Amino acid sequence: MIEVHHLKESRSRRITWLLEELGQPYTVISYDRDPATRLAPPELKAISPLGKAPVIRDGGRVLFESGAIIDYLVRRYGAGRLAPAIDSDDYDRYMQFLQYAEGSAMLPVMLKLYVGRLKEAGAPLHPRIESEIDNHIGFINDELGKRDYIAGDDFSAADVQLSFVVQLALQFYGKDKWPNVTAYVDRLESRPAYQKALAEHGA
Ligand SMILES: N[C@@H](CCC(=O)N[C@@H](CS)C(=O)NCC(=O)O)C(=O)O
Repeated sequence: MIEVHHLKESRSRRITWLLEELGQPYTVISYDRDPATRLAPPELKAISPLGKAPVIRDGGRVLFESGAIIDYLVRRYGAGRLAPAIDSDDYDRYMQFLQYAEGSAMLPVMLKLYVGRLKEAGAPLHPRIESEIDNHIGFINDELGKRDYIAGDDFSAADVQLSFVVQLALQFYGKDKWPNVTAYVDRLESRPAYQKALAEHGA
């Protein structure tokens, strides 16, 4: 059975959610963050060379990096669900957003989180971070004005991957700044599979 190494209150919830969407049996090994540093505990290093989540073990395979894990699970267990056909134009758009979430959109949001902890010492970086967040989340908001889901009219695994960055952005800025993103997050969070994953294994 697939083993998911899940750090609580982290982006690894996307993997338990995806497995619920796929109806694929899995077990979860859950790790608590250090209450003071918010970092992962050292035990996670036993499976993750970087000490980060998510990681999955499936038979003899151990995989880290959420985009690669999502791609693997959809290819192996999707049976045509949650991704467009690989030879379609939609697939290229799907893969673009699967990569974009962690590869580009996450960076300014993570910088806001970390640089915010520097308080006034981080002030010189604030304008660039804010303009990049406006650039990325504004772009996602515009895209979601044209379609209900990021890769097209249908929900896909690219939405699972993009969810964490937009949820984090709404935590920082509230629900009014990007209305299409807010409606999108509401759509995603109302999915039974999302709710089941979080109820059973935590955020
Ligand atoms: N790009 C990686 C990011 C992995 C990552 O940084 N995970 C965070 C959870 S949000 C983590 O494990 N942090 C704990 C730590 O750095 O100690 C992915 O998407 O899998």
